[in-house]
Amino acid sequence: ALLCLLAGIVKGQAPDKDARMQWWRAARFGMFIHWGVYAQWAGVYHGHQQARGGAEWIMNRCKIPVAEYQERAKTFNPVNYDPDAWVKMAKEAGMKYIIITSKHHDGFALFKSGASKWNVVDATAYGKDLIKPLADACRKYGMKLGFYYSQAQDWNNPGGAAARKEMREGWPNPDSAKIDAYTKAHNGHWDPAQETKTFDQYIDEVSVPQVKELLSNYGDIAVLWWDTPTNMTDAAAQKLKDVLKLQPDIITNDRLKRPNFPGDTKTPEQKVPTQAELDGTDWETCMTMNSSWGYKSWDHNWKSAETLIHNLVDIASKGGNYLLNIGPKEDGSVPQESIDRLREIGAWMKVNSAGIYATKASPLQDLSWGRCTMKEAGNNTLLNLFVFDWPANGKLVVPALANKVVDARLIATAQPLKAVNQGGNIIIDLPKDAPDKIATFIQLQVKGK
Ligand code: FUL
Repeated sequence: ALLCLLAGIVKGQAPDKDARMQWWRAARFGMFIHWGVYAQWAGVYHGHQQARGGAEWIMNRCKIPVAEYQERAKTFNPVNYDPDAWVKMAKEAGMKYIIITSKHHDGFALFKSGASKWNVVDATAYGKDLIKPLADACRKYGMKLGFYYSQAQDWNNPGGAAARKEMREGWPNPDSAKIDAYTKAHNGHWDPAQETKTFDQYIDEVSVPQVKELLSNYGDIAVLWWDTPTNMTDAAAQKLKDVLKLQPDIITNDRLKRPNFPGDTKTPEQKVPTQAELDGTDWETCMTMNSSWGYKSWDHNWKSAETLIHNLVDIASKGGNYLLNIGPKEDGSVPQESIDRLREIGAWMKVNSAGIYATKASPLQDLSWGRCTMKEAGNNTLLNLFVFDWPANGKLVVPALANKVVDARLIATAQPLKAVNQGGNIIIDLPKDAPDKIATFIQLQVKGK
């Protein structure tokens, strides 16, 4: 069964792709950062809480006029922006790469851009490129850096696509009816200022040159994380794809234009795929820690560190990566709830990461007590058992595994455990109490593959 699985993973992939994907497949854990001037609104428009969607969607959800949105951006001044601290935080959590929203759907570029004045240098009080110091910090700490870039959906740069035609949420004002009628009739745009150019002009004048800037001005870029192919033609997608040649080793996701440009990785959002949904393509689950990507002041729906660690282990046990999000505030500081969770994950990873990094999906799925990842070790196989639910009878049953046991031990203490082959299963004797309340790592070495 192990051999079949390995064959499945490498099937149909050119060797150059394997070389390109190598670091990514070993990394398993990355940080997503959703930051932009939407952090200023923090999910509130004129006292009205944006009901649906992430806080980064507020301009669309509340149909904020272009002029009003840009006016507020002038005061954007993230005096507490500390990219060094961000990168250290990611590193200490055990993350191996960072993907930041270089430009989200509101079209605001976090970098100096000659293609549009709607960028941090030209449109805000702050007036400095935010990407450059982050790229420097990543280089300093050996962190890979990738860019999220909303290539089509853009609500500020004229000609950019708009995805949702829903009417305004809440907050009635004298212009509501007018705005709603306009949105309905204009393919999701709600302000004539969004339509002074065509989509083709937008692609040629904004998207293509900005991606060139991103891939030319910040050193090695590991990932281009496209988002929402709304309105993309094959021709437009091809122009963007051509720019990627500037970084020959770059990895891209599947959100440029499906199915013609599949990209390297699938991007399940806010969920861990089931075994049945996986087809051998590399994949990465992206997920928020509360319910919003961008900072939302009133979203307190935080997942526990335990849930996040279980997700990471679950994802690794199925052969995927976990891209876990933070949404920094307007001033550049990171919500304390995110910092706390990253610290807890980091403490767990310090002890247990050998069972996560550079491991593969294991054929042992549907384990009643937890999850298992796998690694080759010469002629033997390491099975990394993560026990979420500690068996009350002190016996851990690894089902349907007849390979001869070489070794079993608790990784946290290096304590050897008694393990025997019995009736086609392996039975491991456990100490009475779980050494780790969240997930205890037991490494089982067996003969063969
Ligand atoms: C989605 C976007 O619309 C969300 O705002 C977020 O960026 C998520 C990761 O991708 O498509």
